[in-house]
Amino acid sequence: QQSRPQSVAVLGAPFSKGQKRGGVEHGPKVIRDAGLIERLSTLDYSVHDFGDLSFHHLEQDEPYMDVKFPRSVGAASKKLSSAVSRAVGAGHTLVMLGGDHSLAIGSVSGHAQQCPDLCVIWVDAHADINTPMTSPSGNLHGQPVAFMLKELQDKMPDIPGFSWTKPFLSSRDLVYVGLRDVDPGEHHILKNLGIQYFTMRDIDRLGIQRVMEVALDHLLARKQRPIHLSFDIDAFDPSLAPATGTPVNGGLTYREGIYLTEEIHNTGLLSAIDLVEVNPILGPNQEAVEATASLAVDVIASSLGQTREGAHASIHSIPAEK
Ligand code: B3U
Ligand code: MN
Ligand code: MN
Repeated sequence: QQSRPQSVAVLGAPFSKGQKRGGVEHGPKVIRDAGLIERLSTLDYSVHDFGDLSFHHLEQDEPYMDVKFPRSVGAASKKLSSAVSRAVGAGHTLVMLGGDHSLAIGSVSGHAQQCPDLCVIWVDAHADINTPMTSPSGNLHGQPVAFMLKELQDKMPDIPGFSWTKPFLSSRDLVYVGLRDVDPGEHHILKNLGIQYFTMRDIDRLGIQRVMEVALDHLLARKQRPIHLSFDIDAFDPSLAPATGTPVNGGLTYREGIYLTEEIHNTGLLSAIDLVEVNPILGPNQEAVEATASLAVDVIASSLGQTREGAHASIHSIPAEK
């Protein structure tokens, strides 16, 4: 007997002002061109492609303290937040295609509006938990988690563009996997708040199987609840994902990345995915860009139930002659 068909909503967010490099706004297009929609259709989902949001250029967007493009990032995230909230509210599993990682302020908050008890798995080379005061770059794609955490509320200044959002996540409801480039202020925050994180060294020591077991247990042992997977393609090794803004050596292997997403799928609790930081302008050549985009498709498909052992949902007997 077939289980109830599920529906997936795909939403593009072509936005790049959370960092200084152009090109990441083309992420949604190259991920679609790599065959995302067709692949999801093979997984027995009804796929709703909601197209791309359009983000309007702001003439006046001076830095606030050191923070770059605060009003643009705030407005983009606000728009994304309502779109995500609507899609999740309509019963879809949401796939958000970035764009840079500052967009997660919008996608996670929109998801949380519908699912206040959600938890977050942040797969990234970076912790993206700088506050405007600890950020070495002023780039908001290195700060989205700081906007979400209740425990950092009194450390956050009032940034123009962000009056629409309030912290909604507790530090115990967040787990990182893949870290290997963490700023001193970020390390202090991770330790001080007791956030559960697994660096690449932890994966070397424990193996990805044990890491995922502990990570999911940390989030789900007390209570089963919706998962938001925020996946930065730079979590992968740059040999696999070269077309991204801030590659860091020593990243996830293909098999670690796919195992991680298979385990998340197997919880049955995945409710939204961000796939961010694919930048087609930064690959050394066209093949490198296509490999990065195709990896993004594999991550999404695997998160949504594509298995390496195969599946036979629509085959009920071994075909015989006649
Ligand atoms: N942690 C640094 C660098 C960085 C963060 N996220 C990315 N790069 N992709 C920062 O600017 O906050
Ligand atoms: Mn990153
Ligand atoms: Mn990131």
